Amino acid sequence: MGVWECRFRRRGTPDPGRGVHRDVLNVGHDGPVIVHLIDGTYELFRQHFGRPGHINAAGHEVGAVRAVLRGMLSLLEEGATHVGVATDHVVESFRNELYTGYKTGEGMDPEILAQFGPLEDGLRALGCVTFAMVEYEADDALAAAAALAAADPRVDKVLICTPDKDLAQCVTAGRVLQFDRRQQKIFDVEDVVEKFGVLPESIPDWLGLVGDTADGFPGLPGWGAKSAAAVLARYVHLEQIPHAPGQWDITVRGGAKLARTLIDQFEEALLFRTLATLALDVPTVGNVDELRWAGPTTDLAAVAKTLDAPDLMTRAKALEAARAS
Ligand SMILES: [Mn+2]
Repeated sequence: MGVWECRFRRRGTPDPGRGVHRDVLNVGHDGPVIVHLIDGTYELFRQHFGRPGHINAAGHEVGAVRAVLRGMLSLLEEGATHVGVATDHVVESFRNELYTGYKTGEGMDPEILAQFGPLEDGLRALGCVTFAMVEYEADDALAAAAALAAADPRVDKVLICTPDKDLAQCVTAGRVLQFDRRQQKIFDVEDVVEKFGVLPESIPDWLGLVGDTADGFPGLPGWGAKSAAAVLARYVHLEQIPHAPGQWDITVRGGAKLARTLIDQFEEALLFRTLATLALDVPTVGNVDELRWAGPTTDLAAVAKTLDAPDLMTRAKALEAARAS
């Protein structure tokens, strides 16, 4: 079982109640804008490994795509108005040129890789703005779109819908929040601090030291979640950590050795931090108005047929009618 598979198989349980989300959406449709940004790659993996598949008439596996589209309709039915979905059209990105160990599509289930194209077509047919990433990653598009939306005074909150720890770096107090739909947990700044021990701005530095096996970089030897959190809670960024052992004004177990490792491998730490830093210059949309859901396109009928899912049509049409009235 590969890293990816193992990461998602643990999370097969169904969504619990939606209370937390309802509370956020209670501001009403004419009130300030709430933007939902969905990690389509995560959703596809979650559905692929968390539920039975479905082979369509043409002999293609379509179960995960169908489930993700149904999940998007649920989100819209819950009251989401402005929605964008980011996907990894290809797994490889600019980060593979920076570091040879960075994750590739190698070893990933071909059945899931084959569903990205149909997923993107389905999302667009559903009327959801979709960022299919080639040069960048879905994470970058989520971060870039979140920054764009947060800069708009009409926007009250941006919910980045993914449990991925990379996105914790985007959280800003009361405004850009990370939302784990499956756990029904919303992460504000204090929740990021509680979970990681550092502020959102230190998350790339923290990942640089600790590493991220799922993304394919190791971090520095000896540095773990706790030691990195203790040091970065005090010094915030790698450059601000005193280089000589004995200069730290905090006590960390094995501190002298960790300081030595940091001096010896500082360039690597900076490279890993770069890999963990989300790019904000990804083209997404011109403004948040483009994210407003305005009903499905005429392609949805064909998509629903391919997916053996006539419910996609009836639900999308009913929702479109409800929004128009
Ligand atoms: Mn990620």
